[in-house]
Amino acid sequence: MRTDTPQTIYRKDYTAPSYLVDTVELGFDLDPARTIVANRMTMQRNPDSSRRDIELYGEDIELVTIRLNGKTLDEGAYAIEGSILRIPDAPDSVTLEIETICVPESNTTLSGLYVSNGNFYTQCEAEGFRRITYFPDRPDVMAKYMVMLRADKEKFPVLLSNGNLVEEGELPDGRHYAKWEDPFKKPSYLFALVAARLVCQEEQFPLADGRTALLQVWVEEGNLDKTDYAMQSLKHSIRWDEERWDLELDLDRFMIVAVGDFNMGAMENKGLNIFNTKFVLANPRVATDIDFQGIEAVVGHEYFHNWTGNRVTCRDWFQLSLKEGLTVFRDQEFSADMIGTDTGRAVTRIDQVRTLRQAQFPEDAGPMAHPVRPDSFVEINNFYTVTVYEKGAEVVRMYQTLLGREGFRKGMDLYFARHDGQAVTCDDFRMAMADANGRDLTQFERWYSQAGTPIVQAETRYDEAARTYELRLIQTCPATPGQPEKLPFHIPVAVGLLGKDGRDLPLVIDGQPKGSTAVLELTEADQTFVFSDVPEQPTPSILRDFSAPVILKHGYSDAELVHLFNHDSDPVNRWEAGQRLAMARLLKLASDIALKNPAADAPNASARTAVLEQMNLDEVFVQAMRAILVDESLDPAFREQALLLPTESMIADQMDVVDPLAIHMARQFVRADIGVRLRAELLAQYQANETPGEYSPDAASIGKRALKNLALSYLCAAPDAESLALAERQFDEATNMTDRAAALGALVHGRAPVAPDALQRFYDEFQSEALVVDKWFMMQATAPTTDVATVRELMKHPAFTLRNPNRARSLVAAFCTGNAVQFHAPDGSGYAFWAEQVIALDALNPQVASRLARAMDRWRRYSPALQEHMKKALQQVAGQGKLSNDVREVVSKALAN
Ligand code: B3K
Ligand code: ZN
Repeated sequence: MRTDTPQTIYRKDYTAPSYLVDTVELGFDLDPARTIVANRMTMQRNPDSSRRDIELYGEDIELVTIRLNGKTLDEGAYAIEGSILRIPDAPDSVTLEIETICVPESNTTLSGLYVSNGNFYTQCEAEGFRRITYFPDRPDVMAKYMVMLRADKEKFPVLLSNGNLVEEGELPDGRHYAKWEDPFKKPSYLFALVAARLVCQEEQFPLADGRTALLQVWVEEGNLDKTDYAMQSLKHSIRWDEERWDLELDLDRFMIVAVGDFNMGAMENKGLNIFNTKFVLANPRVATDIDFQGIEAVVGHEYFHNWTGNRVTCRDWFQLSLKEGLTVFRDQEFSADMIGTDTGRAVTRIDQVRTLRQAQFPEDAGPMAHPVRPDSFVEINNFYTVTVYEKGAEVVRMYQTLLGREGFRKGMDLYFARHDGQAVTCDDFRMAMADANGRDLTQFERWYSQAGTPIVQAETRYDEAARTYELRLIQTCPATPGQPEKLPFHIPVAVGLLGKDGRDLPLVIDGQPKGSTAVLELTEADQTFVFSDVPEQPTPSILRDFSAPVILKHGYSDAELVHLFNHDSDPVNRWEAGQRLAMARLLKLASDIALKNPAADAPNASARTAVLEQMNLDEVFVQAMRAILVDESLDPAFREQALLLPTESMIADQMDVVDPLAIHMARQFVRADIGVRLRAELLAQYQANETPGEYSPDAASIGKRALKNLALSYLCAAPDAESLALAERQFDEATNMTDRAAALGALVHGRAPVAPDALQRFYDEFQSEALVVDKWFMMQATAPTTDVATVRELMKHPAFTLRNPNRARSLVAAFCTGNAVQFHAPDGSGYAFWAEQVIALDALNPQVASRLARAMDRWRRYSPALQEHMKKALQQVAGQGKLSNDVREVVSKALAN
């Protein structure tokens, strides 16, 4: 916690490290109250640097001794300023020995070395290693590590670190030791240790080159019945990386450790991945289909980092997307390949598009907007964002779209050939792609340097006589903080043309046949593409497979959208047509409701309800939904996606002044009207998509459950007694958590009389399963009936604590970000609650606090009266004397003009 003015760090100020580290020997005497860390490192002056001083970072640690080439340095020989320890005029070759003390048990930040449920864990990315020892803690300093762990044997029987176990044994006083050696050079952010009472599931797994590797999944006792899926996902990941990219596991041993207190999803420490329990523990009783999918994706993600992140890492933190965007792309491809079918792939793609629209587009349009490769930051932990991750993955995907799968693979191979063992930049990646394919990707660099979501406006013209079809694409990009003007992007726009019969017309451009989908390269602000030999007026399917992270605008008629919804051969655009149909209706309804009561934040619910009573969804839309719902030739998973309405926040994004209550009422109305009008079809699908027998998280079963439970939620949106009885029966009889939680959600959100009782029974049954208790809190936090007072009551529940990030997120953050109607209560009580919680959390854990702080990002989009309350809350946080850099950066950017 700092009180001084936070410093902004700029990408342009990068300088090479003055010293490079060859080897690091770390000795830990682990004690929760007082851990002694001995660090012996050999260093050389960096020939690429002109500086002669050694620069080390340290935070929240007590320096005991420091020796340089065997001689203790007295206080005049070095200087500590803030978190930098500087040794001026050091010799070219140096051995530094540093002893420090830290207090893991009082480290609530969960960065550095900390204690969770009595066990020791570390988290070093981005800058946690400096909370363990003084070190040139920056990713371009890569060294070989040798680690000695010493701890009480009874309390901490398991001692783990990166690489290979080289020695272990007993020590006096009931202590024991383990010595680990990592054969690979690595940056300090990949260091990890675990000292704990744990058990593991393990097996020997054959690798492609004939070696075998020992795989382990470590968990607390009592959770061994929940490790199978993580282990299976790990094996699939290893195999997939071998088969798709020829990338092998380079260690003899690979470990995953699950911990209940963790700031994010998981961490890719070399050979010793540390995971949030949420992304390891699963069995059908406690985990939903989405949890299973999350485990597969995150286990894959962390494993894939071994090459994209660890073997080739980032030169500096501005390059974070080099590893994160690329690794998200890899985990997305992995998840898609695991399903294997074309629609399965498309469904994963639709999910990705939803995430972008739900979270990344708003970020790109708000006060925290930043390029995929940011130019500056105050606190790097604030830049582990959907922009760096998900938009970064879209940027990587665009290379593949532009270069083709083979061309992209050539680029990857060249990237590894050039940079294995190095710390590099996003430009290095782009150059590998360009050079491997003989392509000029200069303009493509703007995807890394310019923030904001580009808008592509499409205009079309069919010339019947000439049989030509013109597609004019105009691109613009809104201003973002610090970037008033944007230059045109290099945008791959995949296009198909549908004939009247719904089939793809063959495409011809400049006399060249292009198949049924052409990837147009939009590089200018305004560019026209001409298709020839077009026999009839087509319906354009633009941005197929969501070929670029842009907003496509085109004046589609309802008839054209229905045509695309019924026939587009590209499932993503087929889904998209349905979203457009739904969005138009939701927006119209929301604005009608909002208009009935211009003082949107003093809602007159009955006037608004009166509007709804006169409303009726048009038959065109209902019929379009019906057609998809009953189309047995379509995968249930796809039908579920196609019937899912845009979320409240996506609707909000489209409104000039956001009216949360009007949006909620509009969306509820559409759901209820669908529930009534398609009742028979929904009931039939509910029955047709049951998954009796043993639970399996395969894609087909997951798709069925998703469609069945969507049908249930529409039916219960009405909500009539019969539908609620159906939900109640499902709740009572379900044999897996997916169906159990879906039924409970339908009861709670449908305000069923039995809901309170069902919630209580659910809690009683699962109170010893922390991850299920999180679900229990979250379900209540996001129910539109839950107001601030109820959340405050829930916070008094014995199972609630702000100290556990999962728990804090499941109640406090879920309410602030997932319950718009109540959070934006007209009296500002939601915002006051937010300010209070951000301040309380900041004292414990700045990273979690800062995430919560972002809930207020888009405050300027609400009515003046709400803005007034929001500004007050933001100012209250900003006015705190003691505030972390993390939270200060977020709130000051929100308040800046
Ligand atoms: N690399 C880590 C994220 C670290 C976040 C530090 N605040 C997990 C991942 O992306 O795989
Ligand atoms: Zn990652």
